[in-house]
Amino acid sequence: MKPNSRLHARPSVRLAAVPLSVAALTGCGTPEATRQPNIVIMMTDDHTCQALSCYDNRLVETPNLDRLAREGMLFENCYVANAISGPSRACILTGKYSHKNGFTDNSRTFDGSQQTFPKLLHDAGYQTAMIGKWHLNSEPQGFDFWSILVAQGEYYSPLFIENGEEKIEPGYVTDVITDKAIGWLEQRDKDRPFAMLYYHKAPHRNWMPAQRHLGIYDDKVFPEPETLLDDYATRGRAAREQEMEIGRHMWPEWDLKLISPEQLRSDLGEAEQESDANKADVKRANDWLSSVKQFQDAYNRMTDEEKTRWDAAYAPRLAEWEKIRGTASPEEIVRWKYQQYMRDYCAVIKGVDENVGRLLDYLEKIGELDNTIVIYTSDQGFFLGEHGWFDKRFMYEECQRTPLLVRYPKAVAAGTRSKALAMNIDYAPTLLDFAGVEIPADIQGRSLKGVLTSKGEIPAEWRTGVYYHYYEYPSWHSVKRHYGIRTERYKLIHFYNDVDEWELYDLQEDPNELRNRYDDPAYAAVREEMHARLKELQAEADDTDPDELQSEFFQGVENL
Ligand code: SGN
Ligand code: CA
Repeated sequence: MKPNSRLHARPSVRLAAVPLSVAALTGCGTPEATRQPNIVIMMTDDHTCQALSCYDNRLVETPNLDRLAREGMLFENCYVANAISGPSRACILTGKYSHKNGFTDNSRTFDGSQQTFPKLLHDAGYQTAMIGKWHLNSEPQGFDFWSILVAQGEYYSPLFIENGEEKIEPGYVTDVITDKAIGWLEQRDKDRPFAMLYYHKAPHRNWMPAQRHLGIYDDKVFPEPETLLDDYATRGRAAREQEMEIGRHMWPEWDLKLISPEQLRSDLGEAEQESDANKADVKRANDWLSSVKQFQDAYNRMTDEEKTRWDAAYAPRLAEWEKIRGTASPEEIVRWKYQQYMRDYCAVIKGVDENVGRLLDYLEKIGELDNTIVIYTSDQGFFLGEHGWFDKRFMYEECQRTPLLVRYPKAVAAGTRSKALAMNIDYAPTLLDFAGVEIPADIQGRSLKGVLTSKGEIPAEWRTGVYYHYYEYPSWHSVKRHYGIRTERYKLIHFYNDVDEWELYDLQEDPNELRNRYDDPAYAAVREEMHARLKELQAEADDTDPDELQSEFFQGVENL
């Protein structure tokens, strides 16, 4: 793979703008000790802490990711500002909350002209690359080389746009992204530091494993989460009205691969007719059609040989389904589907783990591993059956929390863990800090350098609460708009827009967030304190309280 040489040219003009202190640290012949660190951010899509064995070893073994934890720092409490792909990516690039960077939900278009950390690093002499899932609906800016998936991207034979040119790459997406990453590193300018965003599609829905991982978990029985059969009785409308239940909302064909090779090869006209016949329940009919269509498209990206292996791998599952579908109880069906979901999700994680290992080995081979800050994270966490759910979006632990591992032996002690409340808006200032680049005053995140170098002690004056705001409603999975605060022990959430519901959780007593204490008199003082702290965080983030917006709006309507 040869990157576009035009965009890859050494930015001599930009180097003139490098601050003196930084310029002195860069360039040919720079002594090893004073050179700026390289940066690799490894990000996956929807990879949750429950599926990294250094966080939780009940589901899947991830030896290469565990290596990062063993040789660096694991953050136990890293939270996203808005648990959804595009918004999270925009928060990471800018170091700012969604309401500041403008990308509040996946339907937005990122204003690429704004300040981002890759641009600042580029201005400071770094060679920069963005490879993999971008999902910001505008072209990447600030990168010498970019090769991005289109929207969500595909697992097999994925389509990329590479420095503006479309190309379909044969193979499996996680392997292809790694090949591209290594290809770019191969031809880099060895005299300058690099910053590479290595962003996977995996393990995003519909969890299609690589050929070599088909069926690898067929004999495993995954432990069920305690809340798999949650009935939401102790919570409000937000939890009850979502559409992300394994039992009711997972699509049999797309998500669970419950479709025969014959059906897959049939023409869509038939499917559409069948869907028309079901129009009594329009939503169900449309879902069914999308499920079949999407899976057909994904399946047809495989070669004939790959399809044959795929069919053989899923045949036993399909046969089992035919046996149980008419007779099993709804609870048994949820439990069965959960097992299939975990088999696919964890097999996709295996592909990620192997490729992370491959990239680490490559960095080691070229002698750059210890000169490189390696970050591993995800755009947010994910539900793996907790509360009976898949997907994310909610300000509940499984998806507000995201994995964060940092390896940089020159500053970060091996095998350390931190309980400090970190956020995805912190990555940008942290990297600028390590690179010796001034952190612009409008960046809202904080540098984690002090945390990383503290061997696990929380530095004085560190934040004691994280702010959250989710906007994408009405949309996929029907998770209502909400915002809130999480502190070390408590969480206060307000669902707004078409509801007005508050939830308060005591995470120490109730880690599964099942007992809403908002109206419990025993928690009256906590509730008051949390409200006050939420107001403070909102002011600090310079976010407008949607309640105020709403009441202003309603006042206006009344005055008409
Ligand atoms: C797709 C998925 C949704 C998912 C969103 C957002 N549907 O629309 O299940 O919530 O992406 O995910 S699918 O039928 O295309 O699989 S995100 O990670 O990109 O925010
Ligand atoms: Ca995601």
